[in-house]
Order: sequence, then C-alpha cells, then structure tokens
Amino acid sequence: MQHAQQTNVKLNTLSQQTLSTLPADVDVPQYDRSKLTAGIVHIGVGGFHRAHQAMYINELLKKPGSESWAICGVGLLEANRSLRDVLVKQDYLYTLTVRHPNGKIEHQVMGSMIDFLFAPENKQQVIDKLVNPQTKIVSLTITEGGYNFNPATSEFDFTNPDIVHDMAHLDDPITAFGYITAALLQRKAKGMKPFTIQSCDNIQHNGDMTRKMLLAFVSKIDAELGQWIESSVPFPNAMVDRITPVTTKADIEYVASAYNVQDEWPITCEAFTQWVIEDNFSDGRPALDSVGAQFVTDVTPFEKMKIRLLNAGHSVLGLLGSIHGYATIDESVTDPLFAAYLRKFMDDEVTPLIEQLPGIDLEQYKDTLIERFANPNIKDSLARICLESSAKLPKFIIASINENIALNRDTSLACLVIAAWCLYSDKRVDQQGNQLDINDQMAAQLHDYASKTEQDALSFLQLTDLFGDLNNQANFCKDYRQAIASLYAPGSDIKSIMQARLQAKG
Ligand code: CS2
Repeated sequence: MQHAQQTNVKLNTLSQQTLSTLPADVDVPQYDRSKLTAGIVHIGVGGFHRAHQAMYINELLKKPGSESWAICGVGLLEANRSLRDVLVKQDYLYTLTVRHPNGKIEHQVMGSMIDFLFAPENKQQVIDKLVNPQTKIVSLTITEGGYNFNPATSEFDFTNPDIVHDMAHLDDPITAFGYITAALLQRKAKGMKPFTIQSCDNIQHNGDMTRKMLLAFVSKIDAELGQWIESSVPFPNAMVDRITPVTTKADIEYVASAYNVQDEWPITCEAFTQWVIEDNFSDGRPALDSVGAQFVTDVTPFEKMKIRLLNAGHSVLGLLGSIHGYATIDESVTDPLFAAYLRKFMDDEVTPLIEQLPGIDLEQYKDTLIERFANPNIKDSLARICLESSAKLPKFIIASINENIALNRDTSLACLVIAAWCLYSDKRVDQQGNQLDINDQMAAQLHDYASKTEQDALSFLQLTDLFGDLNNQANFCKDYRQAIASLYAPGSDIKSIMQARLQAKG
C-alpha cells in the first residue's frame, strides 16, 4: 500500500476514470457499469444504506445476469444536496472501508449506485423515476422517525405539517409517503404493476409498519388506491444489521493517504453484516441469497432479537455512557462495569422475551454483540447512538419494559436508562459538566418534560407519546423515582448507581 506524501499534491478524485489508478488490493467494480439499469430506487442514502444494501448489490453485480438491479439513490432532504454533489463528481462511486477488530482493513469501491436524484431540485424527476417500469423495488432508510408514527400508539401522525402539505399537494411532495403515493397513483392509472416497497430501517415489522403508515396516508386521498395497495403491493419485513459510524474527517484523510485518491465521502463500517428478508416481491427481486442475505417466510424472531438486543444495547451504552462522559461505544463497553451492566440487561430483561430461533444460539449472539461493540477500530460515537432517541427508545427499550411489566418481571436496569435519558434531556451535560446535545425531532418536548423533574420526579414519564401509560405502573414508577433520586443527588456518580442496581439484581 502506497502512502501519499504530506505534500500539497492535488489528488485525483475517485471516479470511473481513476479507478484504474487504485492499487490491486482495493476491490473495485470490474463489471461494466454502463450496462446497468436501476431496478431499485432507494430513498434515504445515508451511511447505513451505503455500507449495507448497496454493498450486497455491489457483490451481486459481480455476477452476470444481475445488471437490472443497480440502485438509483434519492435524497428528499435539503441536507442531501452536498451528498449529491459529491456522488455526481465521483460517478456515484465511493469507498467502503471495512475495519476488523484485529486491525485488518479492507477497501472496496462500491459501484452499485448509478444515479442520484436530489428531490428538492426536481420533484417530477423523482416521481417519473418511481413510475418508470424499470423500477421494481423502492427501498427505504428514512430512519425510525421517517415513518411518521406516534411512538406510543404506533398510529399515523396526521398532524405532521409535511404530511398535511403532501395530502393537499401530491404534485409537490415532501415526504416519502407523498412521493410513493404520487407514483403508485400513476402506475395504477396506467395499468402497470406496482413496485415492492422494502423498508431497511430498524423497526420491528418494518414492512408491516410501512404498509400501515402508507395505507393511513392514502386512506385520506384515494380509497381505491388504498385497496389496490392492500391487494397488490408487497412490503417484505426485514432485519438489517451492520454497525456504520458517521464518516469523519479522519476517514476521508485515511482513504486519501492510503490510496492517493480523493473520496469526499467514504464509509467506514464493521466486518459483520446481516440481512434477513421475507421473500415477498411484486415483480422479481435480486438474488440476494447468492451474496449472503437470507430469505425467510417470517422475519419476526430475527428482528425482535436484533432490535431488543443490539439496538437496545447501543442505547443502554449510549445514554449511560454519555452521562459518564464516554464518547464512543467501544470506550463504554471496554469498561467492565458497563459491559457487565449491558450483559445483565440483555440476559435478564431481554432474553426471556426472545423466541428461541433454530440455528441461532442466543448466548453466542450476545457474546458476539459485545465483541462487535468493543471493536477498537470502529469509533461509533455515543452522539450518533443518542440521536433521535425519541424515535428509537420506544421500539428498542420501552417495548421490552412493557412486556416485562405485563409478565410481572423486574425492569430495574432499563428503568435507570430511562431516568438517565431524563437527566440527559434536562441538564444536557455529562457528569463533568461537558455539553451533551439533543439531536431529536422531539428535543423541545424532551427538555420541557425533563426539566420539571426536580418538582415532580415522574414529569418525564408524562410524555405519553413516548411512554404510553408507564407513569401509571406503580412498581415501575417506584423504581423510577429511586433512579431519579440517585441520579439527581448532589455529586452523584452514574457508575456507583449502575453498580448498586447490578448488585440488587444479584
Ligand atoms: C444504532 C443502529 O442508531 C442506533 O441507535 O443502534 O444504527 C445500529 O448501529 C445498527 O442498527 C446496526 O445494524
């Protein structure tokens, strides 16, 4: 591997033309990208999509016969403008840097994306692309919040101003629901087949949830379209998994120094990857099972296992670790107390709720999770984990709390996490007084309810859109009051509180 000298030499931009200058150890697309067509339109091209679905498709395109399954990315948000600019400059190519725990690094250049439409600039172009008969699958990573459901009731939120706008202006949509509905209306009118809608977000029953939300939206617009969607649009559920931290300046510099090429938006991720998908598609599908994904008839147990253990585990470390002053997941989980707390949470407050899966050893799965979290080469920031907690925690942690309460089981480890979230939202500083940001659609409400805690210990729980009726659960509330009292005590130390809770569990 050659290293660029620290000079002012201007590096070539990564592009189709400069691919041949890359050293032999970089896995570059050898397939003819000019022959590809976009069978998949993907809405929400974040880091995760580029490390996961786009990687599987890149592997698939290496096989002859799969040319019609390339990806056209779509960015709905103004914030996607710079991504579009970079991708256009780079012929939609980018580097995936896979970092193993032992320090091994692999570089792959992904060639599976062949176009990117920046919706705010040309909405009609996006609708046309969705209507184009080449488009067989519309996939989504719009984050948990993008599905527009009330976290406590899981019902569609008709009050969202963007949704109100889209209901009245389907020719000028803002949301994924608006675009998809506009396109399906045209497909139906033209007698075309619908596309499959494939969610790749961390929501249990992500396909069912997408279906429910889309049908709620469409019900107010066109009942016949609703019936057509119900009877003919497949929404395969899927479990998706690959830890993908936010790209840093260091990642960009690393690619530049390792390969003498300028990639302005490389993606770094762990080596582990998993995709379990229900085999339910309207108009064909890529042979993803030939490149490591798994097709099943029912994904429920896989997704529950992943969301309640991995994603919840992240939130446990994210919130408790942030209060302590840790910055990354690996830093938190290499603290033996945090590792023990996480393991006990997984063993006692989640495992009994998870169905035994044939071929999966849950104990081993949990061991692997802790190893993956501890990967010292993946600097996954707690800030990323705590981002949009209001969309995540109801699905990741509160769902398990509710199930445990119904079974009369203890929830004390999860309870401290909720109390820590309250402290985080209230004080917005860690134990050393360093600032913690709340990046959350519900930031104002979170802060508002949390900031009344010193007058009313249960104030945060009264945010019923998130917590449902937890504030009426006597045992939970008693425990939560204790957690709040210890966290808010002068000079309190999160580790001693965690230790005490662990000991009380026995
Ligand atoms: C994380 C996920 O956002 C989060 O809170 O738990 O992004 C997680 O890294 C992925 O789901 C891993 O597959």
